[in-house]
Amino acid sequence: MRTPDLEKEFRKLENIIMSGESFFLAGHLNPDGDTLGSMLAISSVLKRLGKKVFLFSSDPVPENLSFLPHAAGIRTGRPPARRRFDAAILLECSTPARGGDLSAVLRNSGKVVNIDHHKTSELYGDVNILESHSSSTAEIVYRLFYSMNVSVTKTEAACLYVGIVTDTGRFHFPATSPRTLEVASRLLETGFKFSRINDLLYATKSFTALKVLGRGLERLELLAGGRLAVMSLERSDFVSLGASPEHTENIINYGMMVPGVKAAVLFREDGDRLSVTFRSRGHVDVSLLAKRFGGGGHRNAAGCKIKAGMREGRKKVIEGIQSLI
Ligand SMILES: [Mn+2]
Repeated sequence: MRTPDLEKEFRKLENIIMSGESFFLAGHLNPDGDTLGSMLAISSVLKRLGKKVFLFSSDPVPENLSFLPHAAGIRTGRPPARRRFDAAILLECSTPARGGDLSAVLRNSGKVVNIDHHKTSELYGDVNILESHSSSTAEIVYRLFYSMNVSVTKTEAACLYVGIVTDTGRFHFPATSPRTLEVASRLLETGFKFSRINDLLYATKSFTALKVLGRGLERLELLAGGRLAVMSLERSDFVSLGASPEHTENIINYGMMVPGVKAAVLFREDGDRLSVTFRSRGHVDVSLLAKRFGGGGHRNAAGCKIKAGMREGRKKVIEGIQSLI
């Protein structure tokens, strides 16, 4: 993929921000800390510049991220079909469809801006701020603010920190670079409640989420001679535990803990589809497999939804992943 010149794209976005008045901001389906943190930080800066902002997410904000400052201001459900915006800024949507059905909004927006760090991202925006070497979108957004000479407030710093710390798995994944830590350090300097946020993110889990984790671990299987860890959660599991998909967040990482495991996959029945989450280590590129099934992501963390039942879907995906490991 041809990567657009970042500084040039920053300048283009800065012009759009300075000349526009109304902005639409949205992230991807099943929003995560990076999407939401980046979105809320940009929204706060835009508001400080006197702009009107419409914050949108097709899917609701997960319970564990509802503490994010101003998360309650994000509208969910159906996008506004008839409103006009000077610009629509999409965060972490490798294609507009990753954000849900945003076609009407994009048609009614003067400019479309795509900000992402997924290497599968397509160049659909008038401005494409793509940096696949960045740990997170929040890290790119910090650099955007820096290049615009905007200093971040405590609240904005907290939002960007959540984006970085969640996308790097607490500064653990290989995409964590010296620059990531430098940005995190700059954010900390603002004096936001760092320890409180880490507590909310990593030492707080609902009773239901703990029970789902237990069920997932009970179902954990090792395949491909111990190189592949598989977890499957069926509709009946969600019903019996009173759980929803958001309660499965991060449970796949437990599969990766087993020594010798090169990749892990979590299957979850979701209506008439099968939701598939991948994790891998090193050179095992699960994003290619996710893309083949209509999804996307990063080399070591990706996902897709396929139109298949558990048995059939599992078979196809496991066959695909076995050729990679
Ligand atoms: Mn991200």
